[in-house]
Amino acid sequence: MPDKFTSYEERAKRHPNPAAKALLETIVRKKSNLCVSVDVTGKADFLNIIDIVGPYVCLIKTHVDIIEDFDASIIDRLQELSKQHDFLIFEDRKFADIGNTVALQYSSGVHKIASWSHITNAHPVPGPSIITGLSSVGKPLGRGLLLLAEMSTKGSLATGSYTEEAVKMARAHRDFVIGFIAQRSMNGVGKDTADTTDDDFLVLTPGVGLDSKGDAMGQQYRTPEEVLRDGCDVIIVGRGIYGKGPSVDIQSVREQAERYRSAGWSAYEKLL
Ligand code: S5P
Repeated sequence: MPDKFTSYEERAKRHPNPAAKALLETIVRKKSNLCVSVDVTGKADFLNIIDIVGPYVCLIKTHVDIIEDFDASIIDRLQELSKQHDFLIFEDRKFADIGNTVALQYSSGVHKIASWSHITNAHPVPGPSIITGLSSVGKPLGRGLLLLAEMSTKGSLATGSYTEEAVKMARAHRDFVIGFIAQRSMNGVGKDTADTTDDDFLVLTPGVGLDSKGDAMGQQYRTPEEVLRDGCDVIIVGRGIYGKGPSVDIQSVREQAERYRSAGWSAYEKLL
């Protein structure tokens, strides 16, 4: 485990994976460790929210399979917005099948995730073969993978030795696995004492909210300051920014995006 807190800038300089490097560089350039999770079901709302929050984020997280009127033009526009506002894209697909199936789900079908999403994620439950499958598609494209080592929900089973095994799997595939969805730093977790290499895993953390402690379906929220203090690198915020719908209040979305960006960044600066 690195013995001292290392800045995003230092980490960007030495990270070997192109997606991780680009994310760290974007964080530094925009002074933003905020990822907005855009979980809305209409194309117009989806693209509108991204256009509004774009200037404040390093990363946009999507669930493209919930969009009712999905078509390929959404991806074209998302890619334009990603260039215009300078953010990366993370499709939160949570792959969880055998290697051959996840390779097909990642490359093909309606969504063709690998062709546009810089980062995606997977449950470690099938074992290392899920990484082999996804890597066969994503690595040649310079993509990065996150493993779900922990979850934000009440009663999550991703704890203890499950979490440790996830980190060991990542350590054995450092070229493609760039880090975790987790609630704390995973550097050093489950590490063999003979292993002297430094871990530098990115930790992206959902379950972040400033005004609420949870929802009625098991979600649990902590503040940006709490999660940064526990070693997380990127805060993932959804409903805290765009509310629970049905309509999107543009002014409020902009204000909340800047509020969370600033909370995430000052929490980071306190650690420097
Ligand atoms: O443990 C997790 C992992 C993920 S990726 N807990 C989560 O909430 N997520 C995702 O983060 C979830 O699918 C949703 O898209 C987002 C949180 O949304 P919010 O509205 O609760 O902030």
